[in-house]
Amino acid sequence: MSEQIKKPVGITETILRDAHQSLIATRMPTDLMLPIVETMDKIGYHSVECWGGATFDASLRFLKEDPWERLRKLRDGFKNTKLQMLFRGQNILGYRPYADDVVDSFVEKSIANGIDIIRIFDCLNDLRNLQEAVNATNKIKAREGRGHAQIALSYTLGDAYTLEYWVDTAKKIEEMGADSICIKDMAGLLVPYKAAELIGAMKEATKLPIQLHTHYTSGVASMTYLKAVEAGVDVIDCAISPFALGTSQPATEVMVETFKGTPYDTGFDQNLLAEIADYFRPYREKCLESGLLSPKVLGVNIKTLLYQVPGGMLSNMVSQLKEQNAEDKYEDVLREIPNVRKDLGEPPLVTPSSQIVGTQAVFNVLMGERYKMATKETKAVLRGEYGQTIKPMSQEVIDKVIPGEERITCRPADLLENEMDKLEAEMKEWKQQDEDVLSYALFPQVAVDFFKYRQAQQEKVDLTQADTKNGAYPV
Ligand SMILES: [Mn+2]
Repeated sequence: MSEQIKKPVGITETILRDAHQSLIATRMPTDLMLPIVETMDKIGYHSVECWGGATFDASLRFLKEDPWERLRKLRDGFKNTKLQMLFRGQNILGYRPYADDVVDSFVEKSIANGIDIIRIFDCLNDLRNLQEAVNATNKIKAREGRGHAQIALSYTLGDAYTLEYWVDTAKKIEEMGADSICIKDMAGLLVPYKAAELIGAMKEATKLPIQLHTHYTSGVASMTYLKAVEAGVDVIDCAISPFALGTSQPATEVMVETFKGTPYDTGFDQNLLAEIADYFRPYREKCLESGLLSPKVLGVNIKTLLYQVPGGMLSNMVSQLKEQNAEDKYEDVLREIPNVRKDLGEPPLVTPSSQIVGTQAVFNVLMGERYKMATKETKAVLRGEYGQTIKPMSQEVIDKVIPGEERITCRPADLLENEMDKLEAEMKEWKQQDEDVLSYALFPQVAVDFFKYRQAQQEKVDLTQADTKNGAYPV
């Protein structure tokens, strides 16, 4: 082994995004992150993932924080480490397709506020939905030398998802001008020997660096990383141990130790990693005590391998059934999910397709008749508004749900008029920075609630500082 060429494996640390999204519903506040940033910055991570749809949403909705402000503070602290975000293609960080001008603006502001690597995915793996975000990133890279467009393929199983499919898609991604590829295995479905086969084939097909993202949900993740690294994967996503395993990622320290003394040695300092783990451990304990972190998500859930359903989707489904007093229908819904998925062209199950398929499966079971009621989103998928699925959708379901309606086959955003001006006009009374328009675009109601809260806070502060004698108020 010592004669082999050194090829240190890169590690993306997910503690500031996916780890807390997967384990504690994305509730980690910025104040908890900042004190450890300086130490994290010394490790030598390939990147730190710190931003995405759920972090953005939870910041505004639950933590009453400006997500842009969080990004700027993290950027200030991380002097040497690349910051990474997750981006839902044409859906940006939201749940509907946006016009290209919103995508362009969001990419530009993300990079301007501190993001280096943008991981872009589409819930149908329709590459047309990724092109605009890639182009926008490349434009900024050409101009400013910063910005990296990574295309993520949502990994899933099914008849259509053959090795040839993944390899062909990797080649197309290279042609699209992406800087790297990520295999995004949101449910932990990629098992170790399949990973070796997949990564090996993809490395042969493309020169682009390949990153692997998985979850520990099904219990195989660290073995999958081992085989993937041996097969040549360039970067793996890990979480510092107090927020690793379960529905989160494999533990950073464990993977670092695994590759020590091999050609894949990361060279990371375990003592520094231990400092980071020591920092987050009391917070883990606090989350366990408060119930924010449930021991339920920390074990192995072998059902994800059986049903191929991401963990987050299962918990959504359980709460929908609870609301309807129909928890006894759990198994029925689990069996209905693959049927709905097939009807809709066998898409991967990832936000938002996971919610769409899951909710429709719940309806189909509770109504006692399949597609007696279809959600707005199911209709939109059937019309082609989310893009093209890998397999044709069920004609029978199309005829029942959207009879006689026109379906589209073009890139959905080609039909959308630019919308930034309209969005800005709608929210201009609240605008304090350009970025506020984008927050409003993504989560209109939640953003306005936040803007009201922000204004109230500012007025309270302003009043205490006000020079009441002279009637001068800071603005
Ligand atoms: Mn993930």
